[in-house]
Amino acid sequence: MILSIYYAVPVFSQEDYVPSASNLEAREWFQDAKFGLFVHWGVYSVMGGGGDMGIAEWIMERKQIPVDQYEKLPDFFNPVAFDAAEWVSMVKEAGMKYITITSKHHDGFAMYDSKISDYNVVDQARYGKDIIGKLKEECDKQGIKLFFYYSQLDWHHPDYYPRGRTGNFTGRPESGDWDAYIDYMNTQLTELLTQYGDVGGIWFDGMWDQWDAPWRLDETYALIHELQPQTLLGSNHHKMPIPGEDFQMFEKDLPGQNSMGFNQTGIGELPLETCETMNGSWGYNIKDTKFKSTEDLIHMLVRAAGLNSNLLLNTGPMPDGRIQPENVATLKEMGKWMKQYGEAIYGTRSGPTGAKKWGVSTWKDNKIYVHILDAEDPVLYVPMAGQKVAKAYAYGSGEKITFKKQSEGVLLTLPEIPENIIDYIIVLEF
Ligand code: H79
Repeated sequence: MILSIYYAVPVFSQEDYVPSASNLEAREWFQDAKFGLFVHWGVYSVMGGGGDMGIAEWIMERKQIPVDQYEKLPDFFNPVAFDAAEWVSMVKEAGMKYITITSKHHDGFAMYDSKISDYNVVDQARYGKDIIGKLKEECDKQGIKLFFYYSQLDWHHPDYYPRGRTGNFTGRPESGDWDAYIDYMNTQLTELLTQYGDVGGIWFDGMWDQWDAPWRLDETYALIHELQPQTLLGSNHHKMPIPGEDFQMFEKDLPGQNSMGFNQTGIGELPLETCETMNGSWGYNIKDTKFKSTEDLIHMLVRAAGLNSNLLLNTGPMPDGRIQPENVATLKEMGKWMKQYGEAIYGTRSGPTGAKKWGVSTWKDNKIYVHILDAEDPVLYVPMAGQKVAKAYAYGSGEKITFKKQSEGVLLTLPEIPENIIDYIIVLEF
């Protein structure tokens, strides 16, 4: 049975969107938090990429699996080892402050207790329990915010028609009622924003499937702001933020970079977030053992912070519900580092140096943290915009750093930096 709990809210053009006080507060919180866990988990995890690198949550599309065959997967999905408490404890220990989880990916399968469609984990998966509900409960207990990834693109729903650049091998009829699909999506969003208490944010993806389709964004965005004014709305459409959005995101690139070829390089006024995988896959891929090193990932986090951006670091849980052990180990190491050096990351904003080959700087209160990731020259210039440096010392050891005043800043004389240091931090107090 199809229940419609979606009813239209008055639509204001999002050009006139004024974020609530609670939303502005949440943006500050978000920028202070710096580090989150991205989770790509769905019935596709059972396939483990099907033996191909580069395929995981995209297997339905890439292997051209028709809807009626893909619909067998939920019955194989039985993550008996899923332990929400364990996940959230791991996240806390890693020094992460929030989790963003796939509530529905492009395959259209809802990982929560959806009422409008039984194509969801409670009704159709062998597991039969509300993954998102369990995770939210545990997040609330442990003080971690939960964001919902939601795919606007849908390879399963027949009314996602006309289709865009993907989802054309699923055996769906060459007809459908687009507006009915948007209503369906708005109903699912209503469910997500009414069934689970306070939601950290909605993380949209898939609009790039057809940028110019009549998405009725004004309506969807107004609905979200109406239901939960504090929730942070962002969309991975690879364009500059659209009115109504609360943060800007970058996929597998730091803000301003476009190594992927699909990221816009413009940086707007909103809080920023970069997302990246721990190996090369979002969802679980059994062959992908190309795990990035702890050092590389810490460098990414530091460089993101230096660019005023969060890092949303991804893991693809295994079909039994456990986090890949390699990821668990790396996250533990990152957490150890954050315990010691988090002061120079959490609550900071980008410092005065900009992003350089040697590293970046962050800033908080009367301190500038100069993060030297790849030392180059024995001296390093930091522009100070009129602020006078009172003290310069190495973070941790407190060892004095020699500096010389210049007209607009200071010139630091760097000590010998040991090889094995991940991030040599110099603190400038002004
Ligand atoms: O959920 C993860 C991926 O499954 C999803 N986003 C992350 C967070 C993702 N979908 N696609 N991609 C990532 C990259 C592919 C982009 C492309 Fe395109 C889609 C290349 C061609 C079609 C967008 C549209 C960029 C160029 C045209």
